Amino acid sequence: MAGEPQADCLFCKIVKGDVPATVVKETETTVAFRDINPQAPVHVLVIPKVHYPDAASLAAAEPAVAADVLREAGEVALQENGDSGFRIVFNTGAGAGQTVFHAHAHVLGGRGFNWPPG
Ligand code: IU
Repeated sequence: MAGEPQADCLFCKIVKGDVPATVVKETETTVAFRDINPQAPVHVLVIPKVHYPDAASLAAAEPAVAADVLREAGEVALQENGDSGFRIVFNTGAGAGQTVFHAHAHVLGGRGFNWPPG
């Protein structure tokens, strides 16, 4: 069923507690944890507890949970980096660099960022 945990999904295992992660914030619908390969001084992933392969499919099926992910991205950025600005990235599809197919927001901060992105 849509949104159900997937046995072979790493982020579903983090939600369940079967794979360890450095969790910085958790709500009823989301978990935020440090990326194991940080690309900035602050690099946290915010994921929904429900399983959807990417942010767009999450938003289409469960818009309230997608809004929770966005809200938590802002709250985690404030918690980890104060009000000095941050970037939220949703890599969507392998062609855009997505490697883990459970929706997640990258929250990046603590340094400057270029535009256009690489
Ligand atoms: P992507 O947008 O799907 O490429 O992002 C996946 C991220 O998940 C990437 O930044 C990895 O470093 C990160 N990650 C992690 O934090 N813990 C893990 O066990 C694995 C990947 I595998």
